[in-house]
Amino acid sequence: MENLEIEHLYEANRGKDKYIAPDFYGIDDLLSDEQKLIRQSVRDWVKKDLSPIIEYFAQKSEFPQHIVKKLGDIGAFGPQLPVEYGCGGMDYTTYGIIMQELERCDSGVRSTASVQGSLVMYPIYKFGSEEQKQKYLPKLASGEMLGCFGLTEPDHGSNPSGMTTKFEDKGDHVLLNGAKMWISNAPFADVAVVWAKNDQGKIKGIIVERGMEGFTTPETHGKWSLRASATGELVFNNVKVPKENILPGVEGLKGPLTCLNSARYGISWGALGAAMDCYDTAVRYSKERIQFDKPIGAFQLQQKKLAEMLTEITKAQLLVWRLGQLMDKGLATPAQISMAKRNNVEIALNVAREARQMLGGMGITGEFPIMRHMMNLESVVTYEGTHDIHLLILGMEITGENAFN
Ligand code: TGC
Ligand code: FAD
Repeated sequence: MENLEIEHLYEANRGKDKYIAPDFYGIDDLLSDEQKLIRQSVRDWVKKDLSPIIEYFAQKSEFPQHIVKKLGDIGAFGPQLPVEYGCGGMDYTTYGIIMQELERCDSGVRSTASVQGSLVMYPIYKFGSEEQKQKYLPKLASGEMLGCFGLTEPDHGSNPSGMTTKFEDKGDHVLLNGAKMWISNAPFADVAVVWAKNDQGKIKGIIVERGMEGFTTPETHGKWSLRASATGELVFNNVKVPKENILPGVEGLKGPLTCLNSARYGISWGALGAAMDCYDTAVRYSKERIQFDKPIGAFQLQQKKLAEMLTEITKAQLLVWRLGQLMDKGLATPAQISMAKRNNVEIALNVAREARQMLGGMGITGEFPIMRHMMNLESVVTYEGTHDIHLLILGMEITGENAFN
């Protein structure tokens, strides 16, 4: 889209976002002043720079590429990673708060940030060499570079251990062959952290750069969900990757799954943000919309919907607040993260569906954010481990029995 058109959107829509976050249990008292300050600054940025344009980009199914640098400027990329690599050096609760503020506006934008921070920067930080960290992290943190994470394949989604993408040792480089599918950010990414197997079937992470011969990133079209996020494939056709691009610090599926712990944690805060926005929209509408000579909020059926939404949102807020504490102490378990991701995406979908009904016909239009949130959340409930997979992770934790296969 042309710059002039974008400027016009900002002018036309500035000031229309009236979001007020629900906080029924005074959970704000549990946050530090610094956390609240950061939240306010991200919220202000979202209202000024994101809300005015997001609906337009989602309707057009176009990635708002110009916000990548801005997301870097506000510290949304890897806020939980150390300052020495150009990152925020903040705690996990603050990371969660930032994801919540972004997804409050759009899950696709949160996706861009969580892929970059948890799935590209985090593996480089955690498993990369010092040279890899110095080379990539500052540019990824500032938004000068965009990254993506390639785990899922056409025939291996919930069971990534079956992946067939392979690399062969050729002395000073490896030869990469295969394909990844459903990859957020792929069409615009400068680098991809790709998980592939060697001759012995061992999984390693490899940093693949745009421009390497034989590497392409075709875009996935026709999505009804996450339309403001770019999704694509990663195709490797005899790609020569220097050996120094292999992440030295990890081998096996625990590499990508460790990164997913961080990203799934962020989603549990983020999806709740979408729920809070739907609730806030529905409350405001219930006071303004008159039927049978009364605001619809005066009818018991509508009050029931609002009361139940707020109850679920409040429970979910307490869940992520406590999970943030556990993350900061290094005590959160994968099963605890699964519970929060699964619960909070589910309640967000239910809140979105109820809120949409409360807006009647207006609920299906782009005048309000609810239908966009609802459709986005259909991806969020599937990616980073489906709703079923997180239930099975919990089931295994409880019983000790593996019900996956
Ligand atoms: P399993 O045998 O259980 O485990 C293999 C190895 O991994 C270790 N492990 C973990 N390590 C760290 N964190 C975790 N959460 C871990 N879970 C398991 C495990 O200890 C073992 O280590 P070792 O040393 O013994 O080798 O593996 P499995 O093959 O049975 O699979 C388990 C299962 C099904 C839970 C897992 O594969 C899974 O989570 N599947 C879902 C796949 C998924 O989430 N894909 C996400 C793709 S990325 C994405 O969707 C990004 S969307 C981004 C956006 O736009 O926001
Ligand atoms: P499948 O694994 O085929 O599952 C189909 C159904 O079967 C699901 O309902 C599932 O719950 C169920 N099922 C599977 N196994 C079991 C079982 N053992 N027991 C019971 N039920 C089971 N991946 C990346 O690597 N990087 C990305 O950046 C990324 N971004 C994405 C963006 C979008 C918009 C989407 C939609 C997906 C993205 N993904 C990404 C892929 C995502 O992680 C996968 O879609 C997800 O893991 C599920 O895999 P699948 O789609 O192949 O479904």
